[in-house]
Amino acid sequence: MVIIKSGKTYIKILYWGMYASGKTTILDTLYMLTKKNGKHITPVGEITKIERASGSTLYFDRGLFQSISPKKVFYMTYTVSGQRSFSALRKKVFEGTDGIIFVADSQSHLLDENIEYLKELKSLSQNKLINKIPLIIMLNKQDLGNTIKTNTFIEVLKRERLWINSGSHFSIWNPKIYETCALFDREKNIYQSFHECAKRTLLYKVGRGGETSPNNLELNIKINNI
Ligand SMILES: Nc1nc2c(ncn2[C@@H]2O[C@H](COP(=O)(O)OP(=O)(O)O)[C@@H](O)[C@H]2O)c(=O)[nH]1
Ligand SMILES: [Mg+2]
Repeated sequence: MVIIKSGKTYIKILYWGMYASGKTTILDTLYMLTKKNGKHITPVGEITKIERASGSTLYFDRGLFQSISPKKVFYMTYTVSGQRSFSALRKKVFEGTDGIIFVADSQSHLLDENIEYLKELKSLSQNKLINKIPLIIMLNKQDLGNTIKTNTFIEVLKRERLWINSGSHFSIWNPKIYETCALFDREKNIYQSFHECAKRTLLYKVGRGGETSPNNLELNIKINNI
């Protein structure tokens, strides 16, 4: 739920996906990328991690990012724990989310498992995905061999009814799909995918009652600078 308080806007963005798809690594890389100059956002403080001794996420990770100019938008960014048995925890972390970034482990043999997590997300969000909550897809680990690509995932989204036909005005809100690598030294599309989600959450907010309209695209340029 976008919160506007004392002239500041607080937005919650959530990285969602199966165990070990790279969500924590993405948040770490995003943190390092935005610590450098030249981005629209900068991290505030450190990333909070609630993890097991093995380093896998136990509950969630959380990072706070602030828009640079003007300095009034704050993105509270979470990752969920992808462990199968933790779906109740995922549900809790999902509450109040304004934008979702679904992180798939793109290795071909994991496609079905990724889809299970997409289904779980869809069922939790009760038809709000795309209509009320923008959805961005990351096909992560593209540096590995034998990975699924954008076209394969578009077919998945169509089957799951998370895709609007190109004939409709609303198809501009179709999930944007990024082929990514989260490893810092081979990083690909980590900032871009976050930025697109952040931008869409603001565009959705300015739309009528959270409903999106193609007219909102006019605000794109303004919001790109946030
Ligand atoms: N090759 C490769 N490995 C990755 C990538 N992203 C994450 N990993 C590795 O995958 C493992 C799980 O990553 P992690 O971020 O903990 O996954 P999470 O469970 O989704 O938070 C770690 O060993 C990461 O280094 C990537 O883009 N490429
Ligand atoms: Mg994690």
